[in-house]
Amino acid sequence: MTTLPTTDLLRERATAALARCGAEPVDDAAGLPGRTPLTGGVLFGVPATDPEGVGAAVGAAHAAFRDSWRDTPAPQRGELVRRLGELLRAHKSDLADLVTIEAGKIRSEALGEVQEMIDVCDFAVGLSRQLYGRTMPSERPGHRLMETWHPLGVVGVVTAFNFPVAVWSWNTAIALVCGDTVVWKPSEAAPMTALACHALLARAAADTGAPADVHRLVPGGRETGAALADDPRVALVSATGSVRMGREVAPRVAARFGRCLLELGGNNAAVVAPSADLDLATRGVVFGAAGTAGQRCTTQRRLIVHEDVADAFLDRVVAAYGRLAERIGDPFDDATLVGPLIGEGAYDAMRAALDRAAADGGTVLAGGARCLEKEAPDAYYVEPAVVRMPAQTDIVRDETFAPILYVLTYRDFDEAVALHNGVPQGLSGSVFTQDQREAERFLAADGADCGIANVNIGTSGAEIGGAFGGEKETGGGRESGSDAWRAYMRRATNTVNHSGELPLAQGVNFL
Ligand code: UN1
Repeated sequence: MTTLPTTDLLRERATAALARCGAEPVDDAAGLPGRTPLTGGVLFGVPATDPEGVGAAVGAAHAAFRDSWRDTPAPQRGELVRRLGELLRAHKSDLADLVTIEAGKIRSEALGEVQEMIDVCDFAVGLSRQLYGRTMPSERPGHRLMETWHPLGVVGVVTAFNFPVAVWSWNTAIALVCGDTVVWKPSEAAPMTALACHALLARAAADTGAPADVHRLVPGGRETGAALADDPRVALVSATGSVRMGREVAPRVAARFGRCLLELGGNNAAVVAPSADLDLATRGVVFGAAGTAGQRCTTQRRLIVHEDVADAFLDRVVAAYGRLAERIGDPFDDATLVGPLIGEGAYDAMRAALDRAAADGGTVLAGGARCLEKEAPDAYYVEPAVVRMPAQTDIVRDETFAPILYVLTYRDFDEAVALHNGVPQGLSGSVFTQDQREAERFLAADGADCGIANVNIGTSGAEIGGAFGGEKETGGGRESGSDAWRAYMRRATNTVNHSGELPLAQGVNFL
């Protein structure tokens, strides 16, 4: 166990990092409380944007889109993102400090999150020369049939506290090369990292001659998000957060025929088969379930282990959780593996879930206790928990955003797949096996029903090169790599006639 830094020290450290990133110092007592989960203390008040402010920001971003950005050649738009990537490299440590202070991530995960931003900038720069459309054979002589991808408009980006900067960068780097402008509503719990990112992007814009209004920041709460969802000038709302948030945002955007890209809850499972390399699986499961204190969308929340290896595997997992329990505390300390939960609400949800699991017949195999309560009564450090369940009850089917791993056992692989898919969410899933048929079955059409399906690695920690997102209540959106860029552009189908005739399609005769 480590001693925790004081709120004053963290405020100093955050102020210095913000200043190095070029963010104006702010302290608006009436604004959003910029809190640190390390101590629970408030560092600054960050001014919130009211609905009129959102309208003004969208108006400015829309004018920048219409008057200049959409007509700027895509490779030139890539220059802005290239410069942003350079600034992110230069300020990697500053941003990681802010991510640790604001989201509670351990140092290596905070640095990893900033690396994810750098990676997606590199990807987007390459993409700026590859926004390919297809040419299709026309059925008519002397005609050409093709598609063109055009910029879409203003993209409203809504992000969550747990990846306060990476998810913004997935959306923003891609949107900018696609010729869109961005209005960002960060999580209420993470306004400081947003100030730093906005300042770095503003500098990149100034350095590359891009309009300042390619990016606007609108910190705020629900009303701010609602104003963004309702504004008809926002062509795409890309929102990451809870299923509850998605249920509010999606119908509002749909009512005005806007586009939505949703990345909502996950309830991710790993199947551990009898042939699995149990040491490797233990590492995969423990990082998946307890990493980031269980606060990733991709966190592993369920373990589905074959009954023949259940005892041997659980012995390993429980022993690893015992070692983790010694390494909970100050996320700035290199020895720490588990930082704090984001706040009291998360802790209450964890307690309530553990109580319900016990009422359903669950047995706690490891963890679950609160730690460091005396040192930091307003902060919520917990031992990640493992709970063996007699069945996949309602609480197991729910996403509780805290480090609880529910354990279920299976007898045959069909049963494992059915349990795996038997939840409302569909983000990510894994199988640990050395049996090729099981691995292939897991990835097949009748296998895992998630947007991300892995073999012999855990459920979390996806690379940016693939498309990120999931099915069912996860919302269906795809962000980041592969061809996710298409969601940020509009497709036009073009038919060009270079003959002197006017043949109609499908052989229709007229006049
Ligand atoms: C999230 O939790 O919202 O795959 C994003 C991962 C990270 C991103 C998680 N690259 O775990």
